[in-house]
Amino acid sequence: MKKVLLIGGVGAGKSTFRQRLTAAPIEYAKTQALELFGQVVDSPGEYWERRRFWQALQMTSCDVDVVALLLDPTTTARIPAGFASGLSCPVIGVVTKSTLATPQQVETARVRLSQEGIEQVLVVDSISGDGFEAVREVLCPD
Ligand SMILES: Nc1nc2c(ncn2[C@@H]2O[C@H](COP(=O)(O)OP(=O)(O)O)[C@@H](O)[C@H]2O)c(=O)[nH]1
Ligand SMILES: [Mg+2]
Repeated sequence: MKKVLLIGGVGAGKSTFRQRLTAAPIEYAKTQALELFGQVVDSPGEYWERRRFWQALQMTSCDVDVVALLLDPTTTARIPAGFASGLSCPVIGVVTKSTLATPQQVETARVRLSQEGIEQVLVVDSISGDGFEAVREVLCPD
């Protein structure tokens, strides 16, 4: 499996995505620091939301194969322009909570990610497991 760094705002669904991906029990736990779980690096939403923490994310991106930017389609939090330029590896987009969002909200989230230059966007629901076949194809090739 590729090594992946999960980034995105508070509550975007990074830790739940990580739990589904690593087949861990799905339970809420606040992420307080950069945390390594096998091939998955989880990060606190505050690191994404506050620019002074970006350097930590940028440095960590040197050690992974891919960065996944997670976006909750039921919120409208802004994606800061240019964030991807400081990252050292490819970035994919992940739209989470697909079963809570309307199709229109999912589409809007997809468009917002592609407007930031993110070409590959996956749509998932980490509680139900919807969309994880495609996630595994991308993160666990062969
Ligand atoms: N229905 C649904 N709820 C989700 C999903 N992802 C996260 N959640 C819920 O959203 C809240 C925040 O999730 P969490 O993974 O902790 O977000 P993080 O701050 O990005 O790590 C929790 O209550 C999760 O149960 C999802 O794909 N579907
Ligand atoms: Mg978390």
